[in-house]
Amino acid sequence: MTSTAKIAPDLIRARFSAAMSAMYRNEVPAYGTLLTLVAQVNAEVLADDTELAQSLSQIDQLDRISEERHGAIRLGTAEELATMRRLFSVMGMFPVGYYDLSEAGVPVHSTAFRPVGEAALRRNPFRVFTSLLRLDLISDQALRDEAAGILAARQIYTPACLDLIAKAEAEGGLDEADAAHFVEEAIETFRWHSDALVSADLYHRLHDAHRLIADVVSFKGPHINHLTPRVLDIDAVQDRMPAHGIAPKAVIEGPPRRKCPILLRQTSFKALQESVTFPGDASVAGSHTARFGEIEARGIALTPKGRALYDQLLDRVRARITPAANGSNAAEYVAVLEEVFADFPDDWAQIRAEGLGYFEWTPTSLGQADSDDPEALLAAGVLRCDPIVYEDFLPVSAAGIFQSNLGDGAVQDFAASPNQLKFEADLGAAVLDEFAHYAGIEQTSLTASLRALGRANA
Ligand code: OOG
Ligand code: NI
Repeated sequence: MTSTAKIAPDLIRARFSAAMSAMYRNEVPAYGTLLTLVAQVNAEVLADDTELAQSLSQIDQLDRISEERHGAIRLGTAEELATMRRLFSVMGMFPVGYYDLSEAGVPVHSTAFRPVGEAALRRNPFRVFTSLLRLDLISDQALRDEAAGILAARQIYTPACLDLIAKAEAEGGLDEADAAHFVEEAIETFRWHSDALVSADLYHRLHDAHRLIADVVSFKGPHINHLTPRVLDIDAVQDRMPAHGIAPKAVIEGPPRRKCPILLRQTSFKALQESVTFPGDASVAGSHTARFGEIEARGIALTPKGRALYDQLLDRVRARITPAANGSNAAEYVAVLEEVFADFPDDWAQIRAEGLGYFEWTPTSLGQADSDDPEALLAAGVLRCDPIVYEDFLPVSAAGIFQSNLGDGAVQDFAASPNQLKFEADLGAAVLDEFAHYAGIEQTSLTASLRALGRANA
């Protein structure tokens, strides 16, 4: 019997993420080296920390610990972005958050397409940080028009991919055969093409305007520019990269190492120089630097108050020291980071008491509730409270990742010009507000816990 039952979007995403990983390891061998190192370090940490191993195995995450958590692409036009939203929606990935990178010297604004909700994240957490080039920030009008013309003429999706997106929309999903076909066609969009779309001359003019513009405009499609597995000891991997023949970026982005991890720490190996052929009367050989590998370690999602404190502390750090791209002041940077972040409480109870982070409430199996007050129930051990993991991104960190992979000379000043409304108009949808989302998880968990304890007016 042939089945036409629809395949769960979470499953399509898991297959897509695995297919992307296989393709990328094949295209960028250094990424395979990074994955091996990550698996090694994760195994060491778990061997030392049996409690962690146990809690991961309880939530069924142990064998998938080193799987990719995210990747990133850069798009050229509003149409490409709107179609990307439809493509990711087939896999249960929705736009969350708006990131303005112009302030940090990168002419893009971005969102993250990701699964929403704990069950979906648990089945497969893969996200794609998706940036849209802002040609409006390029001052050279003639170059801008030339770039826009090239972008308007390219088609980054295969015809079959577009048909399958439309079919999924019309029929409310894809069956087994269509889902398999969809994954095959969808990854074509993210494949690397070493034959450039533009002449060597235009490539260099785009590159001179900003390296990122050359990366987006010069190629047939938005090649995946990195993938990122989760690592249980990010400092260990950063330290060991050179011994494995890969060059780490100068410093780990984000907060310092802490007892109670907050937000997101990430680092990468520097993008590789790859050969490219430029078309022309006689084709020209050249090179392009864009693709790298990254690792991430996540901590608690912060409330607006916690995030404001984080941003303020990071500003204080950066006012004192800017990490040099060549790593010459990396140790000093880490020292300043740790010193300044001493002002961010490093204790879960205090983080909660000061309203700095989001927590999920669950009832324990202990006894009866004789109060409606969550604090009293927590103190009595009837309720417990666990940090909610931050599943999104950080613009200053993202800019640091961009910069170190665009080459050290890529820092440029743009007037900060966030334009979420324009981004959402191009996307064809509003992005989900990450703070509202985490606050909702916290509130829902508290209400459900009080109900489970029989507190009627919860
Ligand atoms: C995206 C950089 C941002 C992250 O992890 O913050 C990012 C890019 O280089 O296209 O992936
Ligand atoms: Ni990344």
